[in-house]
Amino acid sequence: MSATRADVCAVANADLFLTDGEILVSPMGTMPMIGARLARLTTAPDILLSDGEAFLLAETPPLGGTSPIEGWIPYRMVFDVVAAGTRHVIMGANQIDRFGNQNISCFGPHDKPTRQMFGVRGGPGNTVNHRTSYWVPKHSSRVFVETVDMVSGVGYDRAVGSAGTFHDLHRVVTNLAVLDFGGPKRTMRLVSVHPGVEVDEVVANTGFPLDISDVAVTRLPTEEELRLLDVLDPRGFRGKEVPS
Ligand code: F8G
Repeated sequence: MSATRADVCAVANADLFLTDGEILVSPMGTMPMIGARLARLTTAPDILLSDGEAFLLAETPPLGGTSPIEGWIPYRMVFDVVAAGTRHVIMGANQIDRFGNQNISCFGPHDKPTRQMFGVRGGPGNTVNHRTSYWVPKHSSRVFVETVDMVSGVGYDRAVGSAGTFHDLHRVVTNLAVLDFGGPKRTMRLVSVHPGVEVDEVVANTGFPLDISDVAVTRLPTEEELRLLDVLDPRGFRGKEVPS
């Protein structure tokens, strides 16, 4: 079977959890959820997955499927897990800058936003308490901006002093590439481009300079991963989010 771009993105999301071990993961969105479930069936079998409501899953069902329950984690308990730091969340980003400051809150001037989004939600608490990664389905300079309009998730330039103790922005996965914050002064660095993507395409779609000193190619899924992706996502939602 040959891999689509969506398959590569799902595996890149799965690889976010490689070193996590037995912690709760909170994949926000379709592709991160597919990646987390693939990881649990392959490279990260110890990660804990919830149903996104209040139950920990004993097994790893396909999207929309059910699983025996392993535990109960009501909304209020999520905050205990956030504070304990035993969690890795994959959030989205309407905007993200070179230091990883994320905006899912609003656009335009604070006193009169041109567009209201979700508000800061769990952005601040997540990013100052535990590992946080981002999934961006449409890599563009409208998302990768010089300066965000509002800080929801905290970036490396702001996470200083005690706010930096547990701050850990791990990776940004997009439909074009995998990035981290290994550039100068913890700025964003291009780690790998997906097969078929040129470095220039990523640079042209990023609104700030990227560290492109050492760029690899994102790995392809194995045959077993391709098989599991069709089991986990039988209706091909990944291909709707990232069309080939
Ligand atoms: C723009 C721009 C721009 C977009 N400039 N305009 C316009 C100007 C665009 C569109 C419109 C929409 C722990 C925890 C929590 C909890 C816990 C605690 C979290 C309790 C749960 C509840 C809580 C955070 C989880 C996410 C966000 C997931 C996504 C979305 C998206 C895109 C945000 C990326 N630059 N850009 N516009 N939440 N969502 O023209 O106008 O704006 O634009 O962890 O909550 O409180 O804490 O959303 O946006 O991670 O990822 O996908 O709607 O698709 O359509 O691009 O065109 O429609 O007119 P979207 P988009 P128009 S954790």
